Amino acid sequence: MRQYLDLVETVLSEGVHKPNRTGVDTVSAFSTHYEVDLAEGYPLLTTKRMDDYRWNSMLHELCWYLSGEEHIRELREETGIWDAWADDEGRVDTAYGRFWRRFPVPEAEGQLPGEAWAEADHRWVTEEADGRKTFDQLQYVIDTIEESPNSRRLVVNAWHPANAAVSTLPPCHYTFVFNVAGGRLNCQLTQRSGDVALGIPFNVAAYALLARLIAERTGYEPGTFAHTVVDAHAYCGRGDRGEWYAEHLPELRARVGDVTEPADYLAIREWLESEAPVEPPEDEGSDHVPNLLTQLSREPKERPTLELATTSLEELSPEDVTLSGYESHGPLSFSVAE
Ligand code: THF
Repeated sequence: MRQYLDLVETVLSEGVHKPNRTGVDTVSAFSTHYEVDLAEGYPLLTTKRMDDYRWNSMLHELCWYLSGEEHIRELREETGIWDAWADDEGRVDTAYGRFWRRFPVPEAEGQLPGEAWAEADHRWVTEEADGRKTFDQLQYVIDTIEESPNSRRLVVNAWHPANAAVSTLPPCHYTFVFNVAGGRLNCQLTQRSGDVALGIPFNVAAYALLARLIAERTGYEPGTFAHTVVDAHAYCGRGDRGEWYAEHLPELRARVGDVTEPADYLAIREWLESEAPVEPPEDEGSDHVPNLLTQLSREPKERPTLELATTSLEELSPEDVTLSGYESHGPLSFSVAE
């Protein structure tokens, strides 16, 4: 997928140095956007290997979102990618699925400004075991696509201000909107913060799969997947290593901007590996830039295809998803900044 490489290139050629809460600094670009036509195949990255345990992690992560659960007790049996943000009981206050499927509904009459909630359509509202009422945004979107495909209100929102204000990790990909046009189902995802090396490849894979699922379910051809990332960043290391980027970013940007052929990216990698302070063993892999340069030097391969054995949100499990024709370059590992 060429668009991903363009995104990485934008971050490294236009980004600025930004320290942040994780202690691992970033090179960050503001408001990046790209689009992928899902009719041309499934946009799983091919410039690093993704069909191994990463694929399993991504599928289980998506099924966890769809489940609406606020704990990762089943997910953590399969993958450690959410462990850092969960407590011992497996609870996470990053509420993707919970808000997709069970967004809190105001308790008392009159709490929704200007709306006659009492007369509204309540078919997406459930009363939970503890009496709280919740709203299933995904089912609302599916039903509305079927009933009024020209709707411009096909929004799913995972951002709840009161949750975001206290959460250890408020949702990164916090809203997505479907749109039916010319017999195709498009999907636009907006993300406030995106880790280009680790998170974004998972996010593209998961939302492209979700868009495909909703398209098949509602009888439309899959259309465009559009992705806006407000703060798109490459983690570049802690301490001295991070500081080195603060000083040498103009040079890195210029070198990336001057590239004329893919192999030039490897020369930039060599330059930075010889100049930048060595990462201490405990920080190994926290600088994502070298491996991102390696990815930029690789030519993307043909897109694979996907088959789904079910279009039921409730039944979908990782075994229902078959990836075919996937070929990739070798694996690259990055470590996750917490
Ligand atoms: N925090 C940071 N710094 N980056 C992120 O991508 C990220 N997420 C989620 C929450 N906080 C984040 C968690 N999602 C991996 C992938 C997705 C994650 C977290 C970690 C990861 O380590 N991927 C490895 C494979 C690991 C595995 O499958 O076991 C990889 O090589 O891709 C973004 O949503």
